[in-house]
Amino acid sequence: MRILLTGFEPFGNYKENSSWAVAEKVAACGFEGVSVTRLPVTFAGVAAALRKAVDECRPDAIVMLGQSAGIDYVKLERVAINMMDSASADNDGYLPDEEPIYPGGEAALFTNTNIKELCRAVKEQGLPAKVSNSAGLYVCNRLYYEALTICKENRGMKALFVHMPFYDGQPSAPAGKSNMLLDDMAQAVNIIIHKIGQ
Ligand code: PCA
Repeated sequence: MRILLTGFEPFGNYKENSSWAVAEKVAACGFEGVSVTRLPVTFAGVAAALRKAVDECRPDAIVMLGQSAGIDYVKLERVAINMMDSASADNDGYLPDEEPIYPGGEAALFTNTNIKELCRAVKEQGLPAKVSNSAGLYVCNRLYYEALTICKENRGMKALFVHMPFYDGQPSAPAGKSNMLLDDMAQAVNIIIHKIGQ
């Protein structure tokens, strides 16, 4: 099983991105077949960056991580929506206003993984996890829509997006915001990448 694991560069007011911290931690485990790539937080660049990584890695599954402020569990995303809209600019300074990702494309794409089983497997290890029906309309959703489009082009390829809370002690996280231990988030991702092919 070859897995492409992605995390994001920092964005907005945050000097670190918990998704990249988790991806690095998982990379340090050295599992065979896992490639790790850091992606830009730009509407214009993220799709091409993902496609380049997919071409290089030829994965069986793409597992994407992103940071989400204010949650205290890992959030497995079921849906990507064909829309870009944001109240805060991306790292290019771009602010989309209700723009389709692909004009005329499907309104929504669903993960082709067994998301509920993956969520259950994480929770069985005592780690907090939930299935979510919206990844928002920012760059994470843009990336997820591309990944699920790539899956349609490549029979058998799977994709799942997982939002991560801030990590405990993350310097630029606003005081009082929910978080999780980095080790626990990495363990959750390890469970997902080991079960995603089943
Ligand atoms: N989170 C943002 C984009 C990059 C990231 O880590 C999002 O939820 O869309």
